Amino acid sequence: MAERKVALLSGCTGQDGSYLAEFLLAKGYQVHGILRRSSSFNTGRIQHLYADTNAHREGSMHLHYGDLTDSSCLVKIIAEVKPTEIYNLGAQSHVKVSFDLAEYTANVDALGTLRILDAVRTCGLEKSVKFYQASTSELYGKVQEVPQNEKTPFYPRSPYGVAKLYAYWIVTNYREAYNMFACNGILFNHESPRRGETFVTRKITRSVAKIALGQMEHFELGNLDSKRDWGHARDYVEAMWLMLQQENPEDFVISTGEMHSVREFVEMSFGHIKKTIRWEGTAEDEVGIEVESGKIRVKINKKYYRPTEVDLLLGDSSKASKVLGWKPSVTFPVIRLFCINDALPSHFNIFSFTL
Ligand code: NDP
Ligand code: GDR
Repeated sequence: MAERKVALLSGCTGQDGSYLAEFLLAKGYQVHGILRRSSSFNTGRIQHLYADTNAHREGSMHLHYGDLTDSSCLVKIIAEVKPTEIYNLGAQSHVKVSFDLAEYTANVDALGTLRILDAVRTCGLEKSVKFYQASTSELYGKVQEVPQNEKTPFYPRSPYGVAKLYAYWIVTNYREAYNMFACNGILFNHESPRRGETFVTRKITRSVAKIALGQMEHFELGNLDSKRDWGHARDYVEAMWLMLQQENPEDFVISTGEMHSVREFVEMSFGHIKKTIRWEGTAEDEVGIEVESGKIRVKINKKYYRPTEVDLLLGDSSKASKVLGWKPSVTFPVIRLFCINDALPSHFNIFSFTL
């Protein structure tokens, strides 16, 4: 009999969920996604994966209404689907927003993880299901050591990071207590044309594109000097799957090993439309001026600063490389182009790609 390959994804409508669903469908999985009820359309990233929008069912892709704050729906979905793999990607994933929605973020990101794990046990599937948890480099927070690997101590700096720390440890605890196959993927920032538009990469590239098209004079940012290790989401979902194909459940750092500042990202994005930015002023009132026209293009607005910031993140994914055979295929210069190409008309594009 053919091996059952049934994956259940929370967060299937998000950036990573959409790439992972595509990846798993291509591998012959039946893919079930948990869909949040929303007053507006929230399936734009996965619409191409099912044709019957009324039934949310087409071929191997199925959607189920559910929410990580609702234990009973999780039990019902897991009992019905009987997944062989669960990928818990659902989250309130915006770090800055988590300062405003701290309790909600904890409910979804921390307790939501516990709810899924308990639902697996309630359904008696803890010995058969493989579980992936979307852990994050935000766990490292305040710099303890650089680069960061699986042994680096955690010091989260936001309600989001703290909620994800709970999730990390409850996954570890259920692995040890109940012998569950449960893994934490500690993923560093990863971007794509499908990235939410309020994250810094898409915000910058969309704004630069609008400036190039004469639709915007300037845009506002927060901390220009924070540094991130940016990869591409399509590469990173493959690492999630690889973690669940191993003999033993383990935690892995997934990163590119290359770090750049937000400031560099801005400069390079303007470079793409053949403009140079020079910076003037102090941190409080700094502006980015387009050299060619003398126009202010970037202003600093304190409202985009976080009360506590993660200054720098640089990952060491040598364990993933050794054990999983995983390596990123896309690094910083191309990531910037992937994002900006999406926002600009074709005559600016260096290469074409599909969502
Ligand atoms: P997105 O914000 O793009 O997607 C989040 C997903 O979670 C969406 O499908 C969203 O639904 C869903 N969701 C939010 N709240 C709930 C809820 N209460 N119940 C069920 N589902 C919910 O995030 P990404 O795809 O970028 O990230 C995926 C996961 O990986 C997240 O857990 C994130 O914290 C984590 N992560 C992301 C990294 C990155 O750089 N992208 C790095 C490290 C970790 P809806 O579409 O309806 O809003
Ligand atoms: P991050 O991503 O907080 O790292 O979390 P984000 O793109 O929001 O911020 C990156 C850095 O840019 C600085 N920044 C700004 N950020 C935003 N969003 N908007 C601005 O205007 C702005 N100006 C400067 C931030 O201060 C920060 O230092 C992402 C999310 O996907 C998390 O879910 C995930 O866990 C981590 O990446 C790894």
